[in-house]
Amino acid sequence: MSQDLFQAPDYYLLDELLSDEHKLVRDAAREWVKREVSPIIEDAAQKAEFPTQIINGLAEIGAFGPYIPEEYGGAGLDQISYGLIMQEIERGDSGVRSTASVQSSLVMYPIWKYGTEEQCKKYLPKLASGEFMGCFGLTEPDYGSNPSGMVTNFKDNGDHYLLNGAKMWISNAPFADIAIVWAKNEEGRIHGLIVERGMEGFTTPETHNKWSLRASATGELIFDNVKVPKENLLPKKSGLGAPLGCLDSARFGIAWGAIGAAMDCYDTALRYSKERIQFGKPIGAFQLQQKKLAEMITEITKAQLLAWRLGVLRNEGKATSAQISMAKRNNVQMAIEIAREARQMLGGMGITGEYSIMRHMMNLESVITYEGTHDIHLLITGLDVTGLNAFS
Ligand code: TGC
Ligand code: FAD
Repeated sequence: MSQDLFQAPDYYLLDELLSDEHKLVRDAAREWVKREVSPIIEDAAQKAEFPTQIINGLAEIGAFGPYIPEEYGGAGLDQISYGLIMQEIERGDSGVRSTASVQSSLVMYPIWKYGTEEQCKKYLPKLASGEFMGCFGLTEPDYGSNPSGMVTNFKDNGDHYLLNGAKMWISNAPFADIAIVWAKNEEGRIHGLIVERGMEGFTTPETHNKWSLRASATGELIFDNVKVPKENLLPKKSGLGAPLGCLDSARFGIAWGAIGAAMDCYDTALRYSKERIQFGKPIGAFQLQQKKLAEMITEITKAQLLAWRLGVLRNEGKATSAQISMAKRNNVQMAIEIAREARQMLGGMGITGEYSIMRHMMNLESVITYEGTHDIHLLITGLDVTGLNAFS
């Protein structure tokens, strides 16, 4: 990839809404992405490899458990800081943000919220430092949008549980040290279990041939009579609301992350439009190109305001799941449309790895699908405003 010249757009002076701490955290993440992610990410994506060398750096910028209390190794930050970190990381690559999202909101969050004090002490500090990496198993081959139908199950077998079933499309699975696995007990109630690599009967085959999120490792989780110690059950919450509560936190991070990908595409297209000469003038001087840029910055600004307000509501404990769905859906759609327009603005150069746009565009096809598809989030909004359930 060419040199990273990124300059963040802030059309409505949103920096004025941020505290000094927010700006410090955001700027540290921004600098780290420029220094450590931009130079290597294109190569990692081309090779379809997760760049493990960035794990320590992610931990150092507070990307693993930004809002987890410091006593457990987290950064103890607020929700807006968390969002800003996700924005900056996804400015580099959605796959890298995925790794951080999963670690923070889908692994550390359930241990912190639903686990025992012993589980918190045992796992959270190691997850915060990157010594342990985690993954989250909800989706199954036959149950994606409707996870309540899951068939993965566990039975009481004396001094341990016996776990059977399979999960697929699991980010971080191929290298994760632990997995938070959602499975039904003998009464059909969903619970979370901490499954550790090395437990007999537990395997994590990698999913190959992805055209999207190539710098993120995806895999399956297979459980063949895995003996899970009883102390590995997360005891404080059960039912589908438990995994969905984790998704609220991750979807909030994605609503911010998508802005990062969009900002990178816009900034690249803006710079290119001033440099690329056709018909004797920069292409940015043509009205059709200006329309694209004007619409991009308008949509980015609207998405920034939505994310910021949602962050305030989350800090106050007032954000609803449906509000989070709206922001995830809107901001990812905004980002994917900007990526597509920006790619066109670069002409043939837009399809090469010299620029980040095509990689963002392909990554966003996963982002618009995982953590609830675009259509599922629309139905969540529909249910919220009408009170009528279109799912069943
Ligand atoms: P429904 O009957 O509506 O709800 C079941 C129970 O859950 C409660 N609930 C929530 N709780 C917390 N947060 C939310 N967002 C919640 N939404 C619902 C609800 O109140 C109820 O509680 P209770 O006590 O009454 O039992 O469930 P449903 O079966 O009709 O399904 C609803 C639906 C479709 C909205 C939901 O299942 C859904 O969101 N589907 C999408 C699935 C999804 O998002 N999967 C994500 C997998 S993980 C992933 O993609 C990680 S990618 C990570 C990365 O790489 O970044
Ligand atoms: P389906 O549920 O089969 O949906 C197919 C289509 O039908 C979609 O367009 C959907 O919107 C539509 N549809 C479904 N139901 C309805 C309805 N009621 N009304 C209208 N339309 C409907 N999962 C995890 O648990 N952990 C992870 O770490 C994880 N990481 C992922 C990483 C990647 C790269 C990808 C691609 C996925 C990941 N997922 C993960 C899985 C992801 O959450 C699911 O792919 C997603 O929830 C959709 O499920 P599905 O693929 O089975 O699609």
